[in-house]
Amino acid sequence: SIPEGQREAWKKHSIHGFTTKEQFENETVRHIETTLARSLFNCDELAAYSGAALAFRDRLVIEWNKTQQRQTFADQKRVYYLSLEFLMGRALDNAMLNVGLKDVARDGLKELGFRIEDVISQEHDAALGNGGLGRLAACFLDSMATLNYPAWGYGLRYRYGIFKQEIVDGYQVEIPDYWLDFNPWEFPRHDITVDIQFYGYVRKEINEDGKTVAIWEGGEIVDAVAFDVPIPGYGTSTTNNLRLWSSKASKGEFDFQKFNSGDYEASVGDQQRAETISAVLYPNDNLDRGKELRLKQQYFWCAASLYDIVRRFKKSKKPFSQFPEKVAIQLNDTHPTLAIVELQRILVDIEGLEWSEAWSIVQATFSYANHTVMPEALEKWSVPLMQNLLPRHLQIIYEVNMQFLQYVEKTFPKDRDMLSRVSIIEESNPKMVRMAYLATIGSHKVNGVAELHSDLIKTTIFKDFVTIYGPDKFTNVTNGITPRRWLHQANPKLSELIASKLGGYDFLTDLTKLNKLENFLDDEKFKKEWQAIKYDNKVRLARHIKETTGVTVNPKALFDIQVKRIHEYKRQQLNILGVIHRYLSIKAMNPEERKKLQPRVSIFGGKAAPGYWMAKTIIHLVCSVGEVVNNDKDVGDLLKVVYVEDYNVSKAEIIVPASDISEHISTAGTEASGTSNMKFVLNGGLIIGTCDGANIEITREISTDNIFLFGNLAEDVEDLRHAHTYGSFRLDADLARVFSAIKSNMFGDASRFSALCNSITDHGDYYLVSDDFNSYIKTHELVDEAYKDQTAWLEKCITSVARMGFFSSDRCIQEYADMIWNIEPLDPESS
Ligand code: 9GP
Repeated sequence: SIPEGQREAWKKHSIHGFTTKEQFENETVRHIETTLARSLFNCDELAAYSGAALAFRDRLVIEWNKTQQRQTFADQKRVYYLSLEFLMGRALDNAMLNVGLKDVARDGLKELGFRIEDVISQEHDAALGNGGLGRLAACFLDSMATLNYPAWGYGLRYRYGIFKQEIVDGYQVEIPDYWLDFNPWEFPRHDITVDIQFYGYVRKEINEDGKTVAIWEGGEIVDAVAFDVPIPGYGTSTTNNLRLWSSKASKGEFDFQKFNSGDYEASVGDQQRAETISAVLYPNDNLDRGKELRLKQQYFWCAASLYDIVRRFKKSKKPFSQFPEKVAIQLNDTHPTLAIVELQRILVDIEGLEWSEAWSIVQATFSYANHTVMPEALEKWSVPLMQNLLPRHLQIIYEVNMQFLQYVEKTFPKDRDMLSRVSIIEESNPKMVRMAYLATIGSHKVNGVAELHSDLIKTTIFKDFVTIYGPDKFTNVTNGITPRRWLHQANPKLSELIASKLGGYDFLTDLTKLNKLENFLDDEKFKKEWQAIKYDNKVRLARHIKETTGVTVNPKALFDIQVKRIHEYKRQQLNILGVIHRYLSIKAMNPEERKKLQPRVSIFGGKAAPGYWMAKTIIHLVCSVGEVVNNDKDVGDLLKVVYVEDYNVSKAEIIVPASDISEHISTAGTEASGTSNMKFVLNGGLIIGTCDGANIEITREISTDNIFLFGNLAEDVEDLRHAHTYGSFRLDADLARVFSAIKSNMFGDASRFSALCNSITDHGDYYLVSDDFNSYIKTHELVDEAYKDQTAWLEKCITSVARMGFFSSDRCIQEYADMIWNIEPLDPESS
């Protein structure tokens, strides 16, 4: 630190960040002319974006530094949020709104010759995530900063985020997403580099105290380099840190030896191999593929993060027994479970603690959020793979398992099968490490992400663990979304209208305040304005659809939207089969009947994992149906079907505010929570959905009058599947008509869709498409009917928004902080 005598000079020059339009322009132009070496004569929108982003970045950095200092001095407990995915989207708009200077920027940019919307849209999405899980992590970062919690995020700095999707001739094509050409939001910390070891062997040694210790030797070392991203809270100066690790070849002599001896290629090869670790995000949502590189990514990130956390704790000179009083580590799904093993290794092998003391510290530190019960998404790692890559960690896992099983055997001597059911090691060939069990055993709390899901985990995958530990270890924290991005940023006009009625923007930090909107249900002017905003949002989306797909859609039609990852369990196939049914019905109607029909636009969007053939077939069916329907003059505006390419966070900001109805129609019991359901309702759209995930709590809050529910219940799903398997499958009559149309080549060569159709007709219909088809169709008829009465529809929308207060991610973070992490906020005014 700077000596006392020089601090005055330092303070005189320290930077405070702009607050006025004049200062903003000054900073922006300075960055464009110096940092970017551009001028008045060659400043395009991208350069304007870069200049403005750098100006805002400077502001964030100042508060970020202060926040970090404050947190260090306060020495309170911090939470570390470990997530392999952070789906952040764009940062500039968010930064402008969170620091309250968007109007200043708008005016400043205008004076410099730019429209703020054009500047904002230059930014490349930070797309380091697949879907709901990664976006949840991003919402949580926003809430943790807004609520002033001392919190850090830890993740991987992928060079390639989720691929970009192009639709070519009705098929998905994947394009790599290289997003780091210009990223003003990250700070490389070349001084913070951690050596990460892989492979090698373990040997035992007796140390000076006569204790047997494990030494992990050999193998290879890869460097983890920290890149920091400031996370500004809304309406507070708290600016937290997201630390992303990037892999790099270690500067060991080894490389230089190869290099000097002329083996240039091998030396470069080592470097490339090291850099591969953080190169790509695995593009699978709710699917585990068990690839070695993925395990390497997981360990690399966990080990670097743990090293950093322990180093920070050790600076306080406190004994390790106090570690859980200063550190809470939240595992976002099982992906960071190796962090549990790594902390045990650090405490026992490096810090010399006794096994049981170390293990108590570990359990008190970690908590685990489960995000799925679907078997294909539950992570398992092969024992031989782990033995090779992380030999010491496998030993630790075996030891943890042995002690756990001894306890289980002693406590439940009569249930001998229990041991194999709960063992961390699955006795298959090859043996597998069950990561969800390891995460459960190594944590003090386990939570699901919506009520139904939290109940289901207790009766299915963790049933035995509830018996072993008692029910208190398991809890529920229903997911939430940040109203800053998903209302204020995505739908500024609606946010402004709400603020005008509620007397300010307090609802953005206390979303329950929205309930006052119910007082305005008779206010005709307010309702007209609300309706006009929805219409404008639909016009904006219609323009986007026209520009990107060439299809003209009528904004007066009912917009029916399903945007999310493509997955059989999310049932986009049910949606498109329903659309075909609608098309066939229109074709069979006489002109009088057609006149009475509510025109519709069915909008789809979402990525399929590149290797998920069935999901890609669903996309192809949607596009093929669109091709036929949109060109059928007979149908005209009564039905249009569009596929919005490359669905991502910034597209969601255009799509979500434009919906009349959106679809959340997973087979009951499969969608852990869903979060887009919350976004759509908060933006004044109604939803059609199954009794699944957070739909159930949304219904409870907004009432059954304001949601269109259909389909079988989770408790009946098993029986129905069982019945299908044993011969009582009955194909719904309307659905049979739809399949006949497909088979008649109405949407092109039917053989391309046969696997999809057969999965329903011949292979057990695992996702209950046929069982739910009739109630789905009938419920859509109710939607059409309800939409005809625009006054009643509008009141449903406003009432629903008014009752969405519960679904703020602030409420969610508050619950984690109080029930699980046991942390306190840090007042930003304290020094
Ligand atoms: O599928 C769930 C989704 O329902 C939930 O909203 C999200 C956030 O909790 O997590 C998803 N799970 C995964 O992506 C993988 O476990």
